[in-house]
Amino acid sequence: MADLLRLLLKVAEKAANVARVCRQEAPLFQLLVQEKTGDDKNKKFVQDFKTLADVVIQEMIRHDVGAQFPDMAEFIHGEESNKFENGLGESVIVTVCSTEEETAALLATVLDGDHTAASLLAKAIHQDPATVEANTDGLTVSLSPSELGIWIDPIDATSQYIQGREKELEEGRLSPSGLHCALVLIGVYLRSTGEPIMGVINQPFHHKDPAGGGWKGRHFWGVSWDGINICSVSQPKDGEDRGLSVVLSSSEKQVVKGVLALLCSSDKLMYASGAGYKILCVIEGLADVYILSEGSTFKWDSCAPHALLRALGGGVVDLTKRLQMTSEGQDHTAELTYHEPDIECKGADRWANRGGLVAYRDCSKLNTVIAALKGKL
Ligand code: 2IP
Ligand code: CA
Ligand code: CA
Repeated sequence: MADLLRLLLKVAEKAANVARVCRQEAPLFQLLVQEKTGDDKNKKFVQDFKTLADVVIQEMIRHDVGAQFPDMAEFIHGEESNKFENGLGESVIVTVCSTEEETAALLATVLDGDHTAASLLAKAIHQDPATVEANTDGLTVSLSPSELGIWIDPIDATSQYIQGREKELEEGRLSPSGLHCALVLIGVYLRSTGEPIMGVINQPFHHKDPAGGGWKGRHFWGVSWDGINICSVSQPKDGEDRGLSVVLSSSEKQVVKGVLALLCSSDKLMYASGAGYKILCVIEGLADVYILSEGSTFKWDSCAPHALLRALGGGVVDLTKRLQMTSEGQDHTAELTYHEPDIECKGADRWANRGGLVAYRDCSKLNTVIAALKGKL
């Protein structure tokens, strides 16, 4: 397990490098932010490039993890499909090839023959990142790769990534939007039960290097299985209870906003972009709970941060299921699982967290919001 964790930290850092390169290298950046003007072909091409950054990152992670853990290869899922239609209507399967040159040639076919952009992207994909430090002492989990599956969101909060607003972050405060909301999420679950057991979160754009070296990121990880609970984020110290704090999507239903406005003081009812970023805010203690009443997140959004919350003694529950339950306390039956599709749905919706969710660190905070929302939705 320590091997798998180290590999996931490394591929997440590589993914973060690709995300940064797409914004830092002019030929790629041009493609990313190009105005949506011109003919339909041009519009489609720009749209394609945005998806391509996601697809390339996901395939790179799938390639690297599959190479080291072949037993997992069939169980590495992600948000994106690697089948890609380029601006000319041709279907291209995006994969990571064995050499940088081959990958560049393949990417050029997706990028309408733009060899400069294709080479830059291929270089980032094939470059080994600096080793990512992680103290994995005590991580002796006896699970074999053939028991595990993976969910990847190559870039969560894509809209923030594309808009690229740069924010100075204030230590200990949630910042609602900007590049820092974009995250690479890699979650590991148990195939038999669907429990999330390991998660890696990489935040590629955390701060600007004061020496002018561009963006620097941060990473977080956690493991929770069979009595072992280790997280790179430390448990918050027991301090005075300063009242409930909640983070929501700005598109949350009015009724939910209304109920919470009665529970929290106005500065403790916060809004932020990115499903992953909102759960990270709960992990870091910047908010007590993240509530989402709609089925607008997917398994790849929640799997990684869910594992970290479990390692901290919290979790992520299905809101609809939890509202229907009568008992309070830490009952795991409403926790989200990651192994079974919803067969009533089609396409990506089969993997939606359809009942909405609540992410929490402290069960008593979960109970408070559930009690307040009962009968209101
Ligand atoms: C999105 C992204 C959005 C979020 C949505 C996710 O993922 O995290 O920001 O909406 O739920 O599915 P909101 O910001 O309103 O919470 P992606 O960017 O990967 O499509
Ligand atoms: Ca997402
Ligand atoms: Ca995404």
